[in-house]
Amino acid sequence: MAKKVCENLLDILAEVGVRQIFGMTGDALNPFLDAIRRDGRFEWIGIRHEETGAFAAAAQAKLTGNLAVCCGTVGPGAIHLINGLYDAKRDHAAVLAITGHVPLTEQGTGYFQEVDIRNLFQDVTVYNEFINSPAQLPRVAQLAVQTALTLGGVSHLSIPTDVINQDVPSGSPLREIFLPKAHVMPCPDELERAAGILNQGGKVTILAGDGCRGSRDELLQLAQTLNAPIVRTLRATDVMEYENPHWIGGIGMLGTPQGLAALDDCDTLLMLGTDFPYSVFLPSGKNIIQVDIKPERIGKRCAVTVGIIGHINPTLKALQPLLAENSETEFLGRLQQQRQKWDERMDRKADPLRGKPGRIPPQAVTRLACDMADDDAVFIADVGLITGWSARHLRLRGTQRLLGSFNHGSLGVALPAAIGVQLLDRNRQVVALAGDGGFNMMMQDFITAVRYELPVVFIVFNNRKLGFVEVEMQASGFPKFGTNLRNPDYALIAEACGGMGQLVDKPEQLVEALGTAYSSRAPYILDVQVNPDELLMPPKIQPGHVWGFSLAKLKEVFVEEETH
Ligand SMILES: Cc1ncc(C[n+]2csc(CCOP(=O)(O)OP(=O)(O)O)c2C)c(N)n1
Repeated sequence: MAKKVCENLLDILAEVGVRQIFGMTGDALNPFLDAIRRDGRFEWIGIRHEETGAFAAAAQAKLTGNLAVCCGTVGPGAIHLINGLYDAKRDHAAVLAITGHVPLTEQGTGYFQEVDIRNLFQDVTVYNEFINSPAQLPRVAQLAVQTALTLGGVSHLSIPTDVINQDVPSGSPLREIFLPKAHVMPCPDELERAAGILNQGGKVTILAGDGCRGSRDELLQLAQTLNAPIVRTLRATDVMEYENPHWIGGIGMLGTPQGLAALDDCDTLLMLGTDFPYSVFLPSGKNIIQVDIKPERIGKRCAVTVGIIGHINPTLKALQPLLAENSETEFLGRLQQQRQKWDERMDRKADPLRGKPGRIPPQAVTRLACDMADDDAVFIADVGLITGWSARHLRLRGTQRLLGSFNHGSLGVALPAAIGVQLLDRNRQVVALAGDGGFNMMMQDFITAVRYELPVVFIVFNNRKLGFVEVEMQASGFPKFGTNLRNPDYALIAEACGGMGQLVDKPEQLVEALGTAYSSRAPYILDVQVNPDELLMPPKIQPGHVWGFSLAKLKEVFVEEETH
C-alpha cells in the first residue's frame, strides 16, 4: 500500500535511530502527528513553547551525536524554533527541524501565517528545503538527515499542508541513509614537522577543545610525555577528570590564573580541536601547532607555525611514537603549585558557612551540587554568572558531563536542555543550574518535565537580579538599571505544576535540601537564595581581556570580591 509523505518521513527517521520528536502540533502538522500516533515507534514530546523543543533536541544531539528532531507549525510556530536551532548550529549538533507551511495553492499571496520560511531558516541550516511534491520526499529527506549528521548542523524540511498527507508515488522508494565513518589522519611529513618542534623540548602547553572528546587517554599520554599542562576550553571541561594533575585549568575570562600562565609562559603551544573565540587569550610569538578537522579553522584565531588537518584521536595516536620524553619539568611543577593555591582559594569560596541567611554563596551551591551528584550525572549550565560558577566550581569526575549554550550563549538554555537530556535516559541524574533570569525565560516548560515524569533537579540561583548584566553595566561605567527582578516563589510554582519544590535560604540547609531533591526522583525546583553581591573574579585583569570594559571600573568592581 502506498505510504503518505509523513509516514515515509517517519520511516527515514526510525532508520537513523530517532525515537522522540519534540513539538507543538497544529495546522499543517496535524497529519504528521496522526502518523506518529499510528506508527508506535516514536514518543511525541509535546512542549509548551517551540524554543524548548529546539533547545531540547540540540542538547540530545550534543550529548549523543545522534540526530534529534523538533517541529513547529506554519509561521509563528516555526519562528519560535529559531533560537534553539542556533544553539545546535553553533555546537555542530545534528538536528532536523520539520515545519508545516501554508498550502502550495496559497503560497506567495500573503496567506494567513505565511512567512518567508526558506529565508528565515537559511542562515541557521546546513540543508534547507521544501517538500513541494510527494515524489521529492525520499531523496530530500535522505539528504536532510545525511547532511545534518555528516556536517554536524541543522537541517530544515518545510512541508505545505496540502502535501504532507499525500501518497508518495510507488516509483519513489525510500533511500538508504549513508553515514560512513572516516578517521582523518594528517600526512606523515606534517606530523614529523610537529614532532620536530615538540622534541625541541622547553615549556610545552596543550590547549584542549571539544575536539578532544573521547581521547582522554591519548591526551594524557601525550601530556605525560611532553610534561605539559593541559588548558581546557569551557566546552572541554568534562573531557578529563578535574583532579588530574595535568588538567591544569580553564582559559579565558572564566578560566584560572594557572591556565592563563600556562599559555602566556610556554615556548610551544599545541592546540587540539578548539576554535576558542577570544584571540586575546591566545599567545603570540611562540611555536603554535594547531590540529583540527576543519581546515578553515587553522590559523583563524592566532598565527600558527604548523597547521594539521586530522581527527584528534588518530592524530595523537600517530604523533605519540614520534615524540621523545621532555626533560623540562619545572614549568609543569610551578603551574601545579599555582593550581593548588587556586584550588584552596576556591575551596574557601565554596564553603557554604561563609554565607548568611538569604545570602548563600553560589560557589557553594555549585560545588555541592557536583560533589553530591552521581558519577554519571549530566549538568546543564545556563548563561550568566552561573556559567562562571560552573566553570570554576564543578569538579567533574570524568564520567560526569557538562552541557550549555557555550558558543551561542543563549540565556534560558538550562531548563529545555535538561528536559531533552533527561528524556534520553530517565534513570540518569540530570541537574539544571540556572540564574533566576535564565530560569524565568523558559520556566513554562517545567510543566513538560512534570507531564513526562522527568526527575530533573532544577537549581535556581536566585539573586533577585540579572547579575551578569549588572556586572557588565558597572564595569562599563553605566549605573545599574533594569536589572532587578521581582521573582515568584519557585517552590510554589513547582507544586502548582505538580512537581516538587523547596526554598533554601540558609546555608546550613543546603546539603539536606540537595539530598532531598536528588533522591526525590521527581521534577524538583530548588529555589536557592544566593548572595546577590557575590562577584565572579576574572583570572587576571588586563586591558582588552574583557568585553571592552574600562580597566579602572573593572578593578573597582572585582577588587571588592577579594575582600569578601
Ligand atoms: C536570550 C538571551 N537574552 C539576553 C542575553 C544577555 N544576558 C546574558 S546573561 C544575562 C542575565 C542573566 O541573569 P540571571 O539568569 O539572573 O543570572 P545571574 O547572572 O544573575 O546569575 C542576560 C540578560 C542572552 N545571553 N541571551
